[in-house]
Formats: sequence, structure tokens, C-alpha cells
Amino acid sequence: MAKRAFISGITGQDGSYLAEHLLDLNYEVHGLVRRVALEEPQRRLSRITHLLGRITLHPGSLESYASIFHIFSRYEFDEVYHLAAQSFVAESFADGFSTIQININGTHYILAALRELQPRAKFYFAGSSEMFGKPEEVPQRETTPFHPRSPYGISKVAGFHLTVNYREAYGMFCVNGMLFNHEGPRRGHEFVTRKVTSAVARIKLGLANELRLGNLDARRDWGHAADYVRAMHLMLQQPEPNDYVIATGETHSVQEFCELAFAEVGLAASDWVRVDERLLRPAEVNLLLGDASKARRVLGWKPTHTFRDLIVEMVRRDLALYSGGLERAADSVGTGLGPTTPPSALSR
Ligand code: NDP
Ligand code: GDR
Repeated sequence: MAKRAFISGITGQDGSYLAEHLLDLNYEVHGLVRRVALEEPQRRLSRITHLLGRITLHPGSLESYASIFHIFSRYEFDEVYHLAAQSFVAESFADGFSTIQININGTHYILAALRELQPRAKFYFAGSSEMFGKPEEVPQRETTPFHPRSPYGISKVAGFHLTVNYREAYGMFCVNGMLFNHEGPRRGHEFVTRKVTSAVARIKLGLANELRLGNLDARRDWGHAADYVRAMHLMLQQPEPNDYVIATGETHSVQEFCELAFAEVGLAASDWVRVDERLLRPAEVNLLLGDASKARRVLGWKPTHTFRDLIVEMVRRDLALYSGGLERAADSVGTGLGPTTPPSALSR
């Protein structure tokens, strides 16, 4: 019989890739969507338009224990992937209260409802390299101490410990993915990689004339989201629950990302990029570099996209998008922008 999976955050970058991956593996896929998504499906369901006939969506919110309890009381799941979160670090400085409330309580609600209703479901928590923050060693591995630098990072450390606590206290199969930055053409426009590639495309097409950024020296270990969702699934297929770092093992600066992205369209980043001090963060994470050797050894996971492949794919998709080449709904899949059809897959 097909396994049944539940994905919170199915409308996000990772949720959409994970849903595709699980459908390819013949899973029955369910997802949580906010009720506002129903009011604005064109924008809010655009990453999963192409999947709507094959998945079941449940209205609900991380802010409502009742909505989560309701879903888990109606359906039993083999695997629960908890990806939903306020995921933008800069926003967490602007409104730390909401980030902490949604990310910590939302995780706790899902774990508590699972414990009550289906303690045998396997649970994945979307932990982050932001937990390492100001890293106490380079590269960072599973045993590196946490030193979060933002309300977002703090919320992920709390989610990590909640996940470990449910594993230890109640014997549930709960795992933490400790994922480093991962990107792709479906990335939200607020994150630096997509901000750069969409600006590169618009500048090349004469639709924009500069790109304002904050800290160009920050270094990240950037991988491709399609690779990282495979790791999430593999973590839940192991005989014992455990926590894993997922990373490429390469680090690059924002400056390097910009140079390669502009070079892809024959432009020089220095002619177009301006530093805007308003985009600097109150506390920055300067250097992240992951050591995924445990995932390589135990899960047999490794990344398949290079840094350059990732940039080229993102720039080309944005060029096609902004030049009108992705107008039709079927082609706009994954841009997070394009038109979509009304949702027909809602459970109620
Ligand atoms: P996105 O920001 O693209 O997606 C976030 C998802 O969470 C969206 O589906 C969003 O729904 C949903 N969500 C937010 N708030 C709520 C809420 N109150 N109730 C229900 N759903 C909500 O993030 P990614 O796909 O990039 O990341 C997935 C997870 O992995 C996140 O937890 C993130 O923090 C974590 N992570 C991401 C990394 C990365 O590099 N991408 C690295 C490490 C961890 P809606 O569409 O309605 O806004
Ligand atoms: P990050 O991603 O904070 O690492 O969190 P983001 O792309 O926002 O920032 C990466 C680095 O780029 C610098 N930067 C800018 N960032 C943005 N967004 N906009 C700018 O204009 C800009 N200029 C420079 C930032 O200061 C930072 O150093 C992402 C999210 O997906 C989290 O949810 C996830 O947990 C971590 O990755 C791992």
C-alpha cells in the first residue's frame, strides 16, 4: 500500500520539491495550506499548481493547535515533514515575536498532536544552519555547539530541542535535518540568491537599473533544494531516528554569487550592485560551511548540483520569466510568481 505523507509548508520552496519527490516515489501526499491561500491561489499556490490534481490540501495554520489536531484526527500519516515556518531571517529581526510564536509553538503543536493521535508517525523537523549562527568551529557538523544570531535562529534551536525531547521522552521517531542554505528557481524573492538572479534578469532586459544589497562579504554553503529534499526523505527511512547536517562542503560569498550571476548574462556585477546599509542585519552570520560526512556515510546522500549550475539555472529561469517566456501556467511552475488554476484538491 502507498505510504501517506503530510507536509507542512507545502506551498514553500522545499515543500513543493518534496511533494514532487514523494509523488515520484508513489506516496499519497497531503499538505497544510493557510486559509488565505484559498483567497489568493494565483499567488500563494503557484509553486504547486502542477500538483493540484495529485495532492490533498488541508486548510489550517501553525498558529492553531485545533486546526492541526483536526487534520491528524481525520488522517493517519506514515511520515510528517514539518517545513512550515516564518523562514526569513531579516523579518525575524523586524518582528521577533511572530517568528518565535509561529516557529516554536507551531512545531510544538504538531509534535503534541502527533503524540496524542499517532505517535508511530515518523516526524521530520526543518532545522537550519542558522542554529550555528556565530559558529564555534569550521566546518559545522552535528556536534558543533549552537550560537544563534537572530530570533529565527533561536526559534530553530528551540524546535531542534523539542524534536529531540519528543524522541527521548516518548520514544517517537523524530529527526532533525540541520540544513544549510539551499536555493533554486522556486526560491522566494526576499532571499539573496533569488533577489540577485531576478535583478540580473531584469537589468539585462532593461527592466531595472541597479541592485541594492546588504552585506556582500557574508559566506554561505549554498546547495540546490531539489537535492536537499531527497535527504529529508532518506532520514525518515533509517532504522533509528537521528540528526543530520546537509550541506555541500563549499562556501562562497554573496559577492561571488553576484559576480557569477552577472557574468552569466555578460555583465559585470560592479557596474550594477550598490551596498545599502539599511539592508545590513543587527547581528550577522558571517560564515557557514557544513560537513555532511555523516549524511554521506549513513544516508548515502550527496549533492548533485554545483554552485555554478545552481546560479546558471536560476538566472536562466528568471530571464525566461521576465522576458515573458513562462507566461503559460504549465511553464510557470516553480517560479513562485506565475498564474495558476483554482485549487481543486482541497480536503474541505
Ligand atoms: P519558504 O519560506 O519557501 O516556505 C515556508 C512555508 O511555511 C510556506 O509554505 C508558508 O506558507 C508556510 N508557513 C509560514 N507560516 C505559516 C503558518 N503560520 N501556518 C502555516 N504555514 C505557514 O521556506 P523554505 O521552503 O525555503 O524552507 C522550508 C523550511 O526549511 C523552513 O522551516 C525553513 O526555515 C527551513 N530551512 C530552509 C532552508 C533553506 O535554505 N531554504 C535552510 C534550512 C532550513 P505560505 O505559502 O502560506 O506563506
Ligand atoms: P539566510 O538567507 O539569512 O542565510 O537564511 P538570505 O538569502 O536571506 O541571506 C544570506 C546572506 O546574504 C546577505 N545579504 C542579503 N540577504 C538578503 N535576503 N537580502 C539582501 O539584500 C542581502 N544582502 C546581503 C545576508 O545578510 C546573509 O548574510 C536562509 C533562509 O532560507 C533560512 O530560512 C534558512 O534557515 C537559512 O538560509 C539556512
